[in-house]
Amino acid sequence: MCRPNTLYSLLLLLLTGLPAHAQEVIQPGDALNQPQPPAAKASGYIVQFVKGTSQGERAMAAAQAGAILRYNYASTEAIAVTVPGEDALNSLKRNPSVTGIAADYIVEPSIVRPARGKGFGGRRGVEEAPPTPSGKSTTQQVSYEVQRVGMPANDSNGDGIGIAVVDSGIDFKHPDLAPAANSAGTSFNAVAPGSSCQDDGGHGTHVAGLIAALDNDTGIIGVAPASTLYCVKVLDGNLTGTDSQLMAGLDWVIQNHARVKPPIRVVNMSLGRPLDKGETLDNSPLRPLVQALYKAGVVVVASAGNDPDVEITQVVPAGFPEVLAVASTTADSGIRTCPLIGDMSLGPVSADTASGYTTDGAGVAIAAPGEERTDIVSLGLFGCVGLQYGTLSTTLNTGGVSRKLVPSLYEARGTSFSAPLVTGVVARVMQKQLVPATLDPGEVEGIRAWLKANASRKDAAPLDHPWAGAIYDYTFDGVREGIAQAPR
Ligand SMILES: [Ca+2]
Ligand SMILES: [Ca+2]
Repeated sequence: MCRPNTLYSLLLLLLTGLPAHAQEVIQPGDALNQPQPPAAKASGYIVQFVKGTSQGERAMAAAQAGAILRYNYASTEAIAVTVPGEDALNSLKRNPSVTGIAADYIVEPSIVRPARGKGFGGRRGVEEAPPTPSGKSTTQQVSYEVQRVGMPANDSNGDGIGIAVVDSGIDFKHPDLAPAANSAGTSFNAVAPGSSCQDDGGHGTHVAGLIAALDNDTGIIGVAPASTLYCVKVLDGNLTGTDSQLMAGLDWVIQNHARVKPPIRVVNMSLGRPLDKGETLDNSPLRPLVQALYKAGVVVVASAGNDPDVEITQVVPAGFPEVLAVASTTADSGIRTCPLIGDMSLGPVSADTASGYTTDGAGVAIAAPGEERTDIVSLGLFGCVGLQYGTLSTTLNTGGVSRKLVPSLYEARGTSFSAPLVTGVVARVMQKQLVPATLDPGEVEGIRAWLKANASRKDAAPLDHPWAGAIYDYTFDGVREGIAQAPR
């Protein structure tokens, strides 16, 4: 996670009066912090049992130990509990059916949070429109991000493909989104089971629009506008979740993916957390659920994360080999009018440049834009600065689109927004049956191979960031996996 210094926070504060398109300002000397171990929910634990332990036996074990049962999963031999004290925890540890007890770690969306809890200001509603591609007559805005991975076409739009958006919910009132109904059976709130899946954090709505904003005369258009989104809420209104909530969301998908119409064949997770000390990809309680989806041929797309100091093998869920992990690039080229102190490159930031924040590493499946562009311009008393623009998508409670999650909240930049573009691409590969539908791991691996083989600028992109080493730490993994491309 990148945490700004004081000068940087001050700049953000002063920026409130700037036009809406003048977004995040980066100056030389903004050091990136070292990775930190994940936080955990107080008194929250995930208890794993030997294979074959029934839900009833697990509930009994919790009750006998004096632990409060929070989740009792159907797809994996585990429960999530709150323990009132050490005695309950020790009692569970002594239970011969218990194979492991893990802390209930906090998971967060993969959005770059410049100043935690502080907003940017800025004007409400619709922002300036990117140019409409020639020959296309529409009153919709067409984002650079969707253009870069490939505009949808009549027979390449995700039609018939169900996609679970495992996130903060979806804005069901948004006129540019048409997810499956916000009711039991076609949506699930893991944060408060039985409650509405309506988004109140904005992140899930922004992700949903990148995947499937409708092809109509308003807002934007998503990569797969005819696909069907299923809302699975695992992050609360503050965009915070836990492993146990994420597991509950994935559990719902496993139990329901084949039952709903159209079936859920892709899962988008624009979230994650670093592994804790002593925790491995193998012993993470999230793993059996991801493996169950993999076995069923459901493609799980995850954001690589926004910490360039770590490898994706140090984060979950992106590090799981069953997952398609997505790194971030710029969608479009910026302009440059002045020299930036500390940056010797003197050139603009080109399209397809590796985002300074992106996590990389062996195992990244593909890259896609997680930000629009960076302009390097002279800005009055701030001198020469980099202005970083987020992705354009549907915005909570506005009916419109912006580069922010909600009005007056932070810019939508991060691998959070790379993943949904790839999710839309996967839906179109499935729709066009470019990989045999086997409903087993072979299909997932076929799609992974298809994405790699059809990537744009493979072995060239992501390009090196011109600020690499000067402003950003940079951990190039040696693989230029290219930018995801949807079939036409
Ligand atoms: Ca639209
Ligand atoms: Ca790479």
